[in-house]
Amino acid sequence: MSCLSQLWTHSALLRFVHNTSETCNTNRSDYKIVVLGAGGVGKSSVTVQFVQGVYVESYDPTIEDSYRKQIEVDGRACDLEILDTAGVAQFTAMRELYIKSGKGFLLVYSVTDANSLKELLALREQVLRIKDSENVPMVLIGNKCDLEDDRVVSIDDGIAVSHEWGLVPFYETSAMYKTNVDEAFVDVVRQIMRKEAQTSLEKKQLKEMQKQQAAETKPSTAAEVPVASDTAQARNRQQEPLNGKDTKSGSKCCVIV
Ligand SMILES: Nc1nc2c(ncn2[C@@H]2O[C@H](COP(=O)(O)OP(=O)(O)O)[C@@H](O)[C@H]2O)c(=O)[nH]1
Ligand SMILES: [Mg+2]
Repeated sequence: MSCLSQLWTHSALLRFVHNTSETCNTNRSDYKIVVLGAGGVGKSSVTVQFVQGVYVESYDPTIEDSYRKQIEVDGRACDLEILDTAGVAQFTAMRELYIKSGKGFLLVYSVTDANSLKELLALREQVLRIKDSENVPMVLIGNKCDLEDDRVVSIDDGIAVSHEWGLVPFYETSAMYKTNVDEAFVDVVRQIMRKEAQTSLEKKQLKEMQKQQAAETKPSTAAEVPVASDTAQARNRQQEPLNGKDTKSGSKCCVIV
């Protein structure tokens, strides 16, 4: 990698890692999306097609760049920040940093390269480990689906991996023809939205529970103290929503061409 492209890569990464929603328009939500996958699968082509609406025939494989795009999803304005990774070194400190910063992930393989699908298994494991969660907004992408004659990975192979991963949404895309490109990005944005809504609901419930517990433990007059069975019932009632909650983010779908 040349010094210039190394410098470019680092500034893109730093921009991605350090930009926070506080630096953006507060009416908008900030979505950091990371595009991961082996070299040559079409990460840059898919990203540039989504952001700029053009197909780039050849793109410097060593350049890691970040892009901003504003879109509206379900009536909500979203500021997307997309990091197109170069996949040079698999386990670098930088990789760890941007996976930590990313809220959603596009895991891309090429339908013309079976190894590129295998490589995604380790990448996904790494994402789950770094995020310390099984519930990470993510889509699986089989790119270059226009190259039917060179295909070595079938749609069924992609679906099988999606099932193995707990029904992670799966799209076969063509960056060349813009097939399913927007759909894949919008899907990951929706997953981020659902996850954030779930998190803020849980925070609200926890706050209310703490408020109620504080009110309960406050010294009170004898007349206000509930009988023992009432207290236990009240405590059970408060704990119910959290105990019974589903921590997974909404329904998942599997979409293919
Ligand atoms: N036919 C076809 N070629 C593609 C597609 N996407 C990318 N390519 C080509 O595959 C090569 C690698 O693409 P690139 O985006 O640089 O891959 P990256 O290393 O993953 O970023 C380039 O020559 C692209 O033109 C696609 O959907 N269809
Ligand atoms: Mg690239």
